[in-house]
This record gives sequence, C-alpha cells and structure tokens, in this order.
Amino acid sequence: MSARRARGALLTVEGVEGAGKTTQAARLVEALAASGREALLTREPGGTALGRDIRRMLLALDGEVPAPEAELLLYLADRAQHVRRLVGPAIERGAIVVADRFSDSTIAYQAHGRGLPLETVRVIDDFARGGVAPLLTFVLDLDPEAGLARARATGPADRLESEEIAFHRRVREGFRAIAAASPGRVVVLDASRPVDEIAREIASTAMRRLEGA
Ligand code: Z5A
Repeated sequence: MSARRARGALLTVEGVEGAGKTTQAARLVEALAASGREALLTREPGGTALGRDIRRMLLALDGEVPAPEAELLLYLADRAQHVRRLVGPAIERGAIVVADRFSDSTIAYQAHGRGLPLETVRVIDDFARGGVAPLLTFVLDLDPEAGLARARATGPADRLESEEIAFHRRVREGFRAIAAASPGRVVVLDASRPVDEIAREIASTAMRRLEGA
C-alpha cells in the first residue's frame, strides 16, 4: 500500500495596506519549510505572469481609472488564473500555499470599500476561485493611517494607496465583518505589535490547524 499523501492547503494573510502581510506571509513560509513541509509563497494580484500584467494595470497611477465593476473583474481575472495555474495544482500535490491577499480582499475592498453589491461580488468570486478556499486566514488589523504611513515609508503611493482615508476605514471594517462572520476560519491579530511576536503566533496557530486538518 502507498504511503498516505500529505494534504495541501491554502493559508491567507489579509489586512489593510502596510499591516505587515508581506512580512508575515514570508515568515510563515519560512516556519512551514523549517517544519519540513513544502510551502509556497504567492500573492494577489500578481501570482502568475498574466497576473503581473493585471497588477500593473490595477495599481498604475497614470492611464484611465477603471470603473469599480471593471476593477472587480480584473482582480477576479487575476484570481481565476492564479487558482488554476498555481494555487490549485500546488495544493493538489500536497503543498501548503501561503497567499498574501485572496478573496477576503475582494470582499473588503470592492464590496465594503467601493460599495459594490456584496452578494454579486461573492457569486463572481466563487466562480473565479472554482472551489479553492483558505483553510485558515490571518487578518492583520491596524489603524489604516498607521498602515499607510508604513507603506509610504517604503516607496511612492500606488493608485489604491492614494484613495481617501474613509475608503481605507471601510476596508478595515470590511475585514472585521468577515472575521466576525467566519470565526472558525479567520484569526484577527493586532498588527501594531512587534513583527516577531505576530510571526510566532501565526506560525503556532497554522501548525496546530494543519495538524488537525
Ligand atoms: N486589492 C483589491 O482591491 N482587491 C483584491 O481582490 C485584491 C487586492 C487581491 C495591492 O495589494 C492592492 O490591491 C491593495 C488592495 C488591492 N491596495 N492597496 N494599496 P498589495 O498587497 O500589493 O498592497 P499593499 O497592501 O499596499 O501591500 P504593502 O504596502 O506591501 O503592505 P503589507 O504587505 O501589509 O506590509 P509589509 O510590506 O509587510 O510592510 C510594510 C512596512 O511596514 C515595511 O517597511 C515593514 O518592514 C513594516 N512592518 C511590517 N510589520 C510591521 C510591524 N509589526 N511593526 C512595524 N513595522 C512593520
């Protein structure tokens, strides 16, 4: 009889700009790899070659501003490609995929932030993800002004970062609403704490959940 195949899974890291998602997603992949698992770091938008082209279109400050509906569909085109070309096949072979943003960002930004109808966003996102869903999600919760200050210290603002602060506050509330509705999947962490402290908590929570999966 063949040995039991390792189960793959998707773990996601979410939150407002500058909350530390990229930092924490990378730390989680390091911790998973150190524990002997195949761990893959990816992000949205831009986890595939097509996705990187879409990312440039979405975040450029010059050129035509996309209508909210067009913006939604571009994020979901990126997701559809990402799930089918990278995330799905990696999970299938038993890898743990850590994504810096996924569907919760679409709900928070396009539904709560932009005001597109929540149910419509959910339905099209379901189609784009094709059944792939996170086992566990970490929402890094931070005052958007603090997050934007961190992000601005690293380079010039992109199109989304240049939105008014009220938009970023709605996005934060959106993430909180998602967490309140899915307490079994979503863990909210205070992102104003030191990087190492947050990384330890994320790694231990992820290991426990993966062992129980
Ligand atoms: N978007 C959307 O609207 N709909 C969607 O469906 C999806 C995305 C998928 C691009 O995302 C944009 O797309 C994003 C949402 C939208 N809007 N914007 N803007 P992105 O993830 O590429 O962009 P971002 O959120 O702006 O990423 P970021 O600025 O790189 O932030 P981050 O990844 O959360 O943070 P970081 O790079 O890890 O850290 C930023 C700085 O803070 C850096 O100097 C760190 O060293 C520092 N840092 C990190 N953690 C800490 C702590 N704990 N203390 C102090 N300093 C820290």
